[in-house]
Amino acid sequence: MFKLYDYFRSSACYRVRIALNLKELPYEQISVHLTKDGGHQLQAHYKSINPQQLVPALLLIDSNQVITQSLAIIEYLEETFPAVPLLPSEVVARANVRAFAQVIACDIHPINNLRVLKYLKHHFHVSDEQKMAWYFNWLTKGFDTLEKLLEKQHIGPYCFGEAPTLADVCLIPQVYNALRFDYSLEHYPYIRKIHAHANNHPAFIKALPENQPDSE
Ligand SMILES: N[C@@H](CCC(=O)N[C@@H](CS)C(=O)NCC(=O)O)C(=O)O
Repeated sequence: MFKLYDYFRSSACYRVRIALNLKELPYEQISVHLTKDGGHQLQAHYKSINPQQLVPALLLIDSNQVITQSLAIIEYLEETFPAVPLLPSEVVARANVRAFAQVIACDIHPINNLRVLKYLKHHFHVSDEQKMAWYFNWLTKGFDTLEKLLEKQHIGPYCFGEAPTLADVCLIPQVYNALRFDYSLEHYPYIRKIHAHANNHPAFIKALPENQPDSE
């Protein structure tokens, strides 16, 4: 039904994997290695699939159509396969879940992405230490916001209730990335608790980077 252009360590792909797993939709994974040979996402073949040269991309096999951008992919899945909903039914609650997800997907992730970090290094010659200071700065601003939003709106055990939503789908990969770089979550008790809870769910476990066929 679906082919997912994927990379085990990509948090945008990780979001889509969680959504597909939660909705119990089968998919074939095609690995696009982001660092080998200078990055397979930059090669002509992949550019013809996603002109933005980023993963993920979802190929709808039946219609041979491609959808890019993780949030657009997830919204497509939500609209097409609503049986396991990732958005609440009430409109303000829906907006709040989307707002939470967009803090991550629009305001943390894009400025800490591989191509941005590579640009800082190659064009501005920042040291590895400066690069990590940049990374942690935007992570802290984002996580401070998320923790405050959770303080005000959280109904556990997931971000916004009994079942995972788009908020958890975006939060868990971002936390995974933070921990990978030894970022401390000590100031974020809500985030820590939700992360621990979500990581017991089979759909989240199946989507973990280390459980992907291209994991190194
Ligand atoms: N906004 C995009 C971001 C996609 C994105 O940045 N993907 C990263 C991996 S997480 C990527 O392909 N990076 C390759 C690069 O920076 O060259 C989405 O949500 O799909």
